[in-house]
Amino acid sequence: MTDITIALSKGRIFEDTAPLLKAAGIVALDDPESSRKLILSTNRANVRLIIVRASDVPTYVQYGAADLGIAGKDVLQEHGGAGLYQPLDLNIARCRMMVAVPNGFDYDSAVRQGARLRIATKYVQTAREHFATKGVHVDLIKLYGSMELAPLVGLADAIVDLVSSGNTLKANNLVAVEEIMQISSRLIVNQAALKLKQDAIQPVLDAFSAAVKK
Ligand code: PRT
Ligand code: MG
Repeated sequence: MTDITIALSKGRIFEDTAPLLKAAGIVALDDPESSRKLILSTNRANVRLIIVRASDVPTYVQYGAADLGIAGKDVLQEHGGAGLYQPLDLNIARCRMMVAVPNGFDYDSAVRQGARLRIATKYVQTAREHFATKGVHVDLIKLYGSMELAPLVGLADAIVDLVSSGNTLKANNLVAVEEIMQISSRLIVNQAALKLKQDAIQPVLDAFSAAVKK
């Protein structure tokens, strides 16, 4: 039987993907939250899961180290999607990519007056495109996490980050002022693997597709 490798991150993506995997008849034999293993066997001898950083999933699939992967649209947008087939929106790990500023900062008038804004974000490519389309001048400051802190300590005027409940913004006295895009996670497939291992991959795609909540 053809072997297939599926790349995904632990945390919310793994939690939301487990039911879809189950619908495809795939169950991990270890829990990635408690196990330190990075390669997880499953109940299916020919299917294994690899646990990688969320932002590394497209890279593993692009180079064929994984045949399939699950990644947020935020991550895919930054990666660019080269070498990846993206057949299915899984409708999981939903959130919105937003511009947020300190409560009281008048973003709209700063934009209207043509101010040059310092934006802290992990999503430099997506943010650059967004502000270029709007014709807003920005200096982008790349961060790897805790973006919410940047405006509080004078590193930036605004942030571009993901928002789901809004609790993190509220707790840090920030407000969302603009939506950049709606985010959910997608199934991604290595283009060569799809051709060479279609017998093993197609049934997984079909089962995921049938299990996705519309
Ligand atoms: O944690 P690590 O640095 O390894 O990577 P990561 O943070 O990218 O991974 P992870 O597992 O946290 O997120 C994986 C994917 O989940 C992301 O790529 C998104 O597609 C999706 N997702 C959905 C989210 C959120 N919702 C989300 N709320 N990713 C992150 N958040 C963070 C957000 O950045 C902010 O800090 O949660 C905070 C806001 O949450 P609320 O509920 O307070 O608004
Ligand atoms: Mg995280």
